[in-house]
Amino acid sequence: MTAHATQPFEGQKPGTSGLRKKTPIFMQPGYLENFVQSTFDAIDGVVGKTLVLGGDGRYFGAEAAQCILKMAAANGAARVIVGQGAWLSTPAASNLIRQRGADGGLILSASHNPGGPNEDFGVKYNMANGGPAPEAVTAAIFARTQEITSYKKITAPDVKLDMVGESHLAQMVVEVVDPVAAYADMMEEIFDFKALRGLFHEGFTMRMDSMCAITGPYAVEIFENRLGAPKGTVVHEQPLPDFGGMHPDPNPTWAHELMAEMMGPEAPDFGAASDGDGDRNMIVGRGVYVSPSDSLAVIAANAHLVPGYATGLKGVARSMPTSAAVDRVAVALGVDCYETPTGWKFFGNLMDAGRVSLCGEESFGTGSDHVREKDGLWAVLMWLNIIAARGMGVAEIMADHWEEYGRNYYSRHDYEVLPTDVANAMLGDLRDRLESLKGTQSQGLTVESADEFSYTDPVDGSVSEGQGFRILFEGGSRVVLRLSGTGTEGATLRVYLERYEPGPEGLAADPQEALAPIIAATEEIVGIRARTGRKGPDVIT
Ligand code: VG1
Ligand code: CO
Repeated sequence: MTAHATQPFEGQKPGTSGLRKKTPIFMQPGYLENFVQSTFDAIDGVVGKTLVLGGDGRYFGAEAAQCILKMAAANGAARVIVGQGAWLSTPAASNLIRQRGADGGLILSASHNPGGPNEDFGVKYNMANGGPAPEAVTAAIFARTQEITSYKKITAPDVKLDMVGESHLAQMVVEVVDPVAAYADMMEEIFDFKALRGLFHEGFTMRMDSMCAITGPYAVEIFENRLGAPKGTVVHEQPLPDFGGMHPDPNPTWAHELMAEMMGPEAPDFGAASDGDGDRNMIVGRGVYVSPSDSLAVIAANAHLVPGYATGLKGVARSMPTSAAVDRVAVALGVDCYETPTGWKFFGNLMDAGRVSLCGEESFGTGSDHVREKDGLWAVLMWLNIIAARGMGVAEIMADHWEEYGRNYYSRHDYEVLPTDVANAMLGDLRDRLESLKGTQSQGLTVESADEFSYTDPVDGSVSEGQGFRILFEGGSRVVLRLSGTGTEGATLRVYLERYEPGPEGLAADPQEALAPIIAATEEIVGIRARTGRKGPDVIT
């Protein structure tokens, strides 16, 4: 018997990147099944199709993979390509979908959210282009979850996923592949591995913190095995179901071990970290932290030094809250720069249409059209290749960049797990006052305009409304506020702060000090601390 009666679960609405919930919610009988069946239904079924499947190794991932395999078999899929051990980083999954011409893929991850029996789990569907399902598809999935009455799943013993090779599950082929090989080969095609081997051979030192998450095996293979970096360059390299208790989010708060090392007396030349599913990156030089918005701008300005981009960039794109540093580079390069809502799914159309080759978000996400996801290790290799080609360190590259383009001082302040009603009331109130803010003064800053961001996709014309509040001040400073769409508890408010300093003076200030007037004006206008009772943000990037 393959058909099983079921009833809808509430709240199976995919957020910024897939469906994320507390693990025990996902482990309820029928919960995962309902969501997966709704996904299959929303894409017109999977009969005869080939899917890619894998995840970041977090708790419940292996069981979820078995469940999905049995459902894919019951729904008539022809083949599922699975990473060995049910492991695949998000960019590696995107690559496999594209390289193997698969019809789509399922990624088992809650990305940068912690994992474990009482932490977070998630499922995301990616399309045949290798990118996250666009809003029309996630809306169809959600609609289906609200009316589902049955799902299909065969009864069979678990498939062995610990060895590479093919087997059958009913009529369906299960193909277990090395999760790392194809991805590492692709990196070898994009980057100048000979120059990078030379860099490490000459004694360049690096620390890669994989945060007990999925990039460990990839980073060991690429940096230590293929590029000859010394053993031990990669730390926390073993993926663990609970990420060893770490919060696998590569920012200064959660990657504090790496930060301490990079700011200390024994700092290596270069440091980097990745998140749970391997699509994020943090770049740190000796004594210098690179903000993700600046990283995107530096990569754009220097991409031509990397073999894979030697002919130049088609265009660039950034999410709306990301700083305008890359916009200045785009002007200098004479290429288009697009501004999209938060979330990688909005870049897919631009890349597919050949309008952009490089995309980035302030949330430690950078990537290019080599796949359709952001790609943590790719970004690290971009930096290494740029360092090798220019013969300069991170601090020098940053100083040089700011001297040429000026500096967009930037920081994000997160207030986590706020009571949802308090957060909604605060932003609802701000929405009501947006019109009247224009021309008002606060902390010596004059509000030039204030609005709620809405995006019309230039390729397919689809419209996404309510994508964050923007308050622009005269002189080019701004604050953006929006609620997170990846959290699993309460509401997380993200406050994005930016101020442009053209230079040549004032390029080396502390960002929190440089942004102090904007931080104070935001408090005066929005009243975050006053309304939430919080003393300050939980995370500062
Ligand atoms: C966050 C980031 C966003 C990113 C998303 C998924 O979303 O702000 O830029 O694309 O996470 O990243 P939100 O809605 O919480 O702000 V990942 O590495 O968690 O897939
Ligand atoms: Co991620």
